[in-house]
Amino acid sequence: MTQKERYAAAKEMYANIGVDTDAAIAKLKTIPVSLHCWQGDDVTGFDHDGPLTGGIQTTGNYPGKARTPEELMADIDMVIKNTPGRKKLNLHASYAIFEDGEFADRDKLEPKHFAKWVAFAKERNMGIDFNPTFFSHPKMKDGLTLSSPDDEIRNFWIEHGKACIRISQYFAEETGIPCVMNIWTGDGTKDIPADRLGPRERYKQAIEEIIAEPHDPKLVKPCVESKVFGIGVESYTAGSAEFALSFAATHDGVLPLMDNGHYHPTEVVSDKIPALLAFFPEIALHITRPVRWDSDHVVLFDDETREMAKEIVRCDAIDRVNMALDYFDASINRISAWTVGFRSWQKALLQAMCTPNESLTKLQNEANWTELMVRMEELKVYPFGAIWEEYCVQCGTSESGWFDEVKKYEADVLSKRK
Ligand code: RNT
Ligand code: ZN
Repeated sequence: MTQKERYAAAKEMYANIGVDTDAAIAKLKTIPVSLHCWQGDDVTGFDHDGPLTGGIQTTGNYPGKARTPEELMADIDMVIKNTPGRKKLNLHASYAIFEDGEFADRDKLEPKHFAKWVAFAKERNMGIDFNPTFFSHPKMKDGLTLSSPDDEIRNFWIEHGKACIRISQYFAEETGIPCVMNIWTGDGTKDIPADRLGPRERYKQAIEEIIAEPHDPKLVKPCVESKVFGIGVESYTAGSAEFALSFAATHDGVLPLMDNGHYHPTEVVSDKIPALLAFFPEIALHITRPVRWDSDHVVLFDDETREMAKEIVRCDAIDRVNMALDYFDASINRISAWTVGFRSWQKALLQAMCTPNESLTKLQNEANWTELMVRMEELKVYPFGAIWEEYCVQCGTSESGWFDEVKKYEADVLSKRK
């Protein structure tokens, strides 16, 4: 059977249960997913030489990591080439590009330090999302930034946040696409704190000062990302789930951002998505794969990934959920890691779009739990592979050929980086 024949046969099977696979493929091509720049260099960035600090960590030492903006851009191009679907570029402030020995500290960053990224994104028709970088910096004092009791420290980081609002506005104006700006800090304590409220009150006020920086709310969408704990910050996290969610709920234009590595292991973000959609016009996601903890393994086409995509699609919320990938594996070929993760989320979305959600919901509403279980189990072995293959081909890539290109790139380019 040729690829086209395989697709035709699968399309007919799906049509018989009321699913239009052509429409699903056409729709998915228009949905942007944010591609995180930080998988390419283990969250290092270009504004410091020191290690990654602040409650997050990469593990692994696979050769070939990008060392310069040019190398990182070339690597991102390999990922773009080998993945189907529309993309936004997700940058961290630490990826500022300084020229001719110039340097600006985080509180003094300006749009011009990101002009090369804007040119890169525009040439590729991508919008840009942004993240202030509240980690890997000497001004983190005792593990704290926006919640620090030291006014000078706290103000430095507030100025950083404001600079990032201005840069986000610049990204949106330049690309014509709104910029999602995510605030995450690892602020917290290793051991049992004496005061859990003070840091949260300071954190709250600091974010309020940041979002008071003038911006067009249609162009810049600030988010607050929660977390349960971090490495070296095991006992207390200022930006907990309740903190972040309450902040977003009480501040106009601020979105809650859920990272699916940031909850207790039996909690699932798939269930939280519809809960938040009942209240927020828009939400944001960091899609990752936590293995026992917030390990940031490469996203796979696994049960919870599929469940999250299903919720977004069947809540008819594809335009209300800002989707971004967030993981960093330094133990395998980084471009392959990036590519597999992006493809996995695309697969999850496409499969969700090839699900007869209306008829399944009808069974639920009729309390026909017997047939609902039968139909859901049947769907698991439908010939989705042929639909995915067709989508890849239409997007100018293939299901398996990409890995040979990555291997060649590793031999020709990555292996020469010392
Ligand atoms: C850390 C958060 C945060 C970072 C990125 C690099 O636990 O998930 O989103 O991963 O900002
Ligand atoms: Zn995250």
